[in-house]
Amino acid sequence: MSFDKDELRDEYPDGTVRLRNPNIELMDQDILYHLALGSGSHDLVEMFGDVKFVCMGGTPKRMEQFAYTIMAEIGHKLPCGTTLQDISQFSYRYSMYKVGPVLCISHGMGIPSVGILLHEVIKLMYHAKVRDPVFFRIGTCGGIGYEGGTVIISEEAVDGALKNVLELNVLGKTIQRPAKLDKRLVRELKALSDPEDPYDTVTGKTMCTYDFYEGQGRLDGAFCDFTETDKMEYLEGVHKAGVVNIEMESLAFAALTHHAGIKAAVVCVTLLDRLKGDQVLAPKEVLDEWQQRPTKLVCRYIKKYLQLK
Ligand code: R2B
Ligand code: URA
Repeated sequence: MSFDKDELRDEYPDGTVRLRNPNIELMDQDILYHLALGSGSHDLVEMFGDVKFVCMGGTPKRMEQFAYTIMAEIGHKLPCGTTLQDISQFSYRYSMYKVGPVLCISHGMGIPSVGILLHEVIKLMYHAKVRDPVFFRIGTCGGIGYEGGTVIISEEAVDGALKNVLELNVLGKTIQRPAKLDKRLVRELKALSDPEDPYDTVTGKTMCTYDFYEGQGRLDGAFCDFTETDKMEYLEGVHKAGVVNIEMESLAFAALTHHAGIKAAVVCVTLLDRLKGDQVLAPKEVLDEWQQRPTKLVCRYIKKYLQLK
């Protein structure tokens, strides 16, 4: 039997997360600066050793809400007289909530923000000796050929030129990391969509860009040097190539989790169909309800794996 080398996840046999950096073990302590945590200042095994799922999303508020939702769904009880605390509050960068085996973290907007966070969360998993964690990005996106409110599970991430790699500039040279996601996890999530859900749940390629406006072919940014015809030609072209949505983090999320041997999935809700327009026009209450949809799917997965269903 032949294996595609990239299909094999790279873990220690006991399932703990592999750090592909020999320097970390040689350091006296590792300060996870943007999380306001450190291996010297905190007992990371005690604090995070039981984590099984890491759920990330753009905003602190959404991740706080997600933390309360998952708490109710899995029936997790906080110690008497306590409330959920933002563990990374004093980083003033990201927010982090822990609900039993579920870690809920905000990642901000774009590849640089999610990339910095992933370096530190992957190291956190390593220091905490977490085994086989599953990472999710729960987010929003623009649909291509899908109306607002559609849930999209990414099969893989591609850049604006349809390349399935994250390109990074390291020491002045461009390196590439494959932006692969776990195919089985995609199938498992898709199987958890309910025919009774009043919206569609689909799978396909996700395009990840470095910008919301020009980078996503919008005509309504502060600058625009292309025409409506150019835009439609581009969007219809990428659609033909299998792209179903556009967002701004999946490339780094897929590439860095894959490089660390971590099983990961990206589940986003569309806020509009980019073949029909550029502006996000839906009212706030509608947008709020749509944003619960990826959360529901991920909750179903977590409950299934914790055997609560
Ligand atoms: C989706 O929404 C944000 C831009 O509005 C960005 O973080 C993304 O990926
Ligand atoms: N997020 C994006 O990155 N693009 C959209 O069109 C909507 C949300």
